[in-house]
Amino acid sequence: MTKLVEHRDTWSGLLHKKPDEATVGILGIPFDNAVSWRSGTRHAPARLRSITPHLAFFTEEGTEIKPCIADYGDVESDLEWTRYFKTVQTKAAEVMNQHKLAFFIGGDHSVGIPLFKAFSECKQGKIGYIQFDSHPDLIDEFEGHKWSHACTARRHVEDTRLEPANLAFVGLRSYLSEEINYFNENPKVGRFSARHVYKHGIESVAHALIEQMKDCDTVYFSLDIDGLDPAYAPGTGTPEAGGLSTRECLELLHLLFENLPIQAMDLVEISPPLDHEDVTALAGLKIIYEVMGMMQEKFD
Ligand SMILES: [Mn+2]
Repeated sequence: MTKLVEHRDTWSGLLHKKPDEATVGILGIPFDNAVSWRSGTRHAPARLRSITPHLAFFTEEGTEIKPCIADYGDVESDLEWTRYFKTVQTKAAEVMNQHKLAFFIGGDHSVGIPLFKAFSECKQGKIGYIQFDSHPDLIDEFEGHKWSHACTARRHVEDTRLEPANLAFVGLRSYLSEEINYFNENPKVGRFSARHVYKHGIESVAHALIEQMKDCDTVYFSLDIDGLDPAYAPGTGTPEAGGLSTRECLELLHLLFENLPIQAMDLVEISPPLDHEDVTALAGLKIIYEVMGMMQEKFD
């Protein structure tokens, strides 16, 4: 098993004394070879961990978060891309098999390809996948590669057990024509644009997602930070104006965690070199800490 992060200050004292019994297993994937524009996401796991000693371990409603984390560190870089993704898949499966929630910190969105492959192989029953993102990442091949961060969701539906009817997106506002064609050919895919969220509200979207995923035995939630508006998350490689607020994202997660069997989640595309005063890293950490609170509420 991967060596655990044990520094007493990391995660503000939330590391579980018996890692095998921790509710949440964390794994960093510091990889950004697959971006189409600006990189830097490989620095996110280390940057996020380095801020945690300064954060209080309470949810925003005032509930103390008890020690609940086993941190497996990072999957170290490997210049051989195929081998690296295979290693990520193997380590991700170990974390998923051990904990109620496996939480992965990227890295660019391409790391979702081996992560979701592991999910599809080690979980039983019908699987669901919800992606919070300004982009659908449904391109078959981008800039000569099927593992671009623009191809992640397409790989999921083509290379795993995921059915289009159990695939959904929230926050969309940027597309290529191939992706629109995919949506037209697969009308059962859940598709909630940022504008739809603005007009109908995040609760209505959450309820539609819960209805869409009601037959799923397990759900994977992928959070691309560029689903948020650049005002809330400027530190990312391909920002898109007109996005959701951190508040809306948190409300969506509350409703989904309460009502769906989410057993794995990733947080990708945070780029510390492109960030300003850690605004984006802090948005990501707020989300992580609130998710820990949601897991505690659900299982304690
Ligand atoms: Mn994106």
